[in-house]
Amino acid sequence: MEIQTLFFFFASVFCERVEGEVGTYHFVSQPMNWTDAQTHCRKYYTDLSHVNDQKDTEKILKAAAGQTSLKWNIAWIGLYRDPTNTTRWKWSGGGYVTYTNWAVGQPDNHFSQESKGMIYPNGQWNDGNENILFPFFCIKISVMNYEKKTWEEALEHCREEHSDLISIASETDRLLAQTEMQCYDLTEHVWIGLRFLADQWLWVDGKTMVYKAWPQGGDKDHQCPTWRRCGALTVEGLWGNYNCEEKQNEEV
Ligand SMILES: [Ca+2]
Repeated sequence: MEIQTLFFFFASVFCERVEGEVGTYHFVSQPMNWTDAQTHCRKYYTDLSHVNDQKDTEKILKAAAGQTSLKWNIAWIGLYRDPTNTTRWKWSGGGYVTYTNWAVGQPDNHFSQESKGMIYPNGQWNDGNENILFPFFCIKISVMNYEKKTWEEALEHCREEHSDLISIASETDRLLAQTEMQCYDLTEHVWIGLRFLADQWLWVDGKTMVYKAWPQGGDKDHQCPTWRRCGALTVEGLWGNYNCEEKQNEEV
């Protein structure tokens, strides 16, 4: 009975695993073709890794260094050529590639058979034949279930576990977080690291805000919020601003 009561009063928070053995990025040393690697990542993590910027590249390489002593030369990431427009690239988790880090002369689509993307230990990318077996990188977006918490309590709880509330820096981040919410059948919004301070919205982990996902139309309270100064991801997969003192998600 008590367990059931506890369950109904749990709420959810997205924590980003920044350091430690449970990293956002996971290096899988077992070589697989691109499609099998994707299946593996979706089963055990969230998806094949994407890379938003140079900082993400550094995080990926750091994860590999911390998780394997194997010397690796190439690893798959979630890059794939858009089948409907072969000049464009997409991420396995959803969304188009906006930041690129191709090695010199790449992507060259050698023998017209290179439709997937890999990363070298120097962080640069190459397109390759999807049937070749390589180790690979998965990404895990963590939804943490806690007793219902205010935004500050959620942040504190994440930081106690050496992580942070997540920042959503791209369309791919947003879609992956939404996927993870759907996996947990969440029916209410989830706190993220979005906070209105000094007249602007900021990410608490210090990430520069470029990508934005406020809903179109509706109330525009987020433009100049008086009370609702903390951000959450809504079930529609967009940002919403809420009262920081509100204890979110009574039922999950
Ligand atoms: Ca190539």
